[in-house]
Amino acid sequence: MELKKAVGLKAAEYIKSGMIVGLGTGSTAYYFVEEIGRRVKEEGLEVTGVTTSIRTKEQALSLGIPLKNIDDVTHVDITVDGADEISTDFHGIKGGGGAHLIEKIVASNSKEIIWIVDDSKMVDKLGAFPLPLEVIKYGSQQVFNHLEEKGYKPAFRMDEAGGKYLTDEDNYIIDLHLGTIENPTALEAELNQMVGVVEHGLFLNMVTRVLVGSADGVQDIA
Ligand code: ABF
Repeated sequence: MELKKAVGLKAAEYIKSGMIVGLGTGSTAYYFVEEIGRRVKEEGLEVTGVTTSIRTKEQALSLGIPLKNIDDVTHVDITVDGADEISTDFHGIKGGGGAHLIEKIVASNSKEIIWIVDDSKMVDKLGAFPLPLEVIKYGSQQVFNHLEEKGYKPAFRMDEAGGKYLTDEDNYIIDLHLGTIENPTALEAELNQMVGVVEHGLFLNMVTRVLVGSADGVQDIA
């Protein structure tokens, strides 16, 4: 079985009737959402889903998973989502799929966070994967220039038509090509202060369980 599907199915085992469930975004979370949909239809699983992107919302609606907006629930019990990189100290980079702002909003309101990845995502230190920043359009060139001056090798994310990629919230994304992030906590503090940066893809001290798919099966490593 494909590694992404294997971890997606494994993560679904943690979901019980009565839960409010954060439904992640990306090709791995896709399998988790499919399995939740199957259980809703075939086993009468009773959950309320809170989605992390328009595309996950469309998938969940097509599967008949009952949904609510994050502002219409008191909390989320478990959010299951993918990640682009997970370091050995369980920090993550997310946002390769352009959804990290809403993903972080849902995650920050969740009691438990499960990341599901194949073993290619596990790294010693974060940074080989470009770090996404969601930025407000107005002033984004100034933010870009500031990031360039700092040596962060920024690039506006582009869409297939060659225009600037737009997130579900109609903002731009600037990806930072940092190579290795020696001090994620310091970088997080710096980016949090930057005017015009809505949210970055550093997810530090957030995850509560990591499921990794490899040739040896699915490992629960956190
Ligand atoms: C989402 O999952 C994004 O933050 C991240 O980029 C993506 C990983 O995608 P995939 O599972 O397709 O590798 O949470």
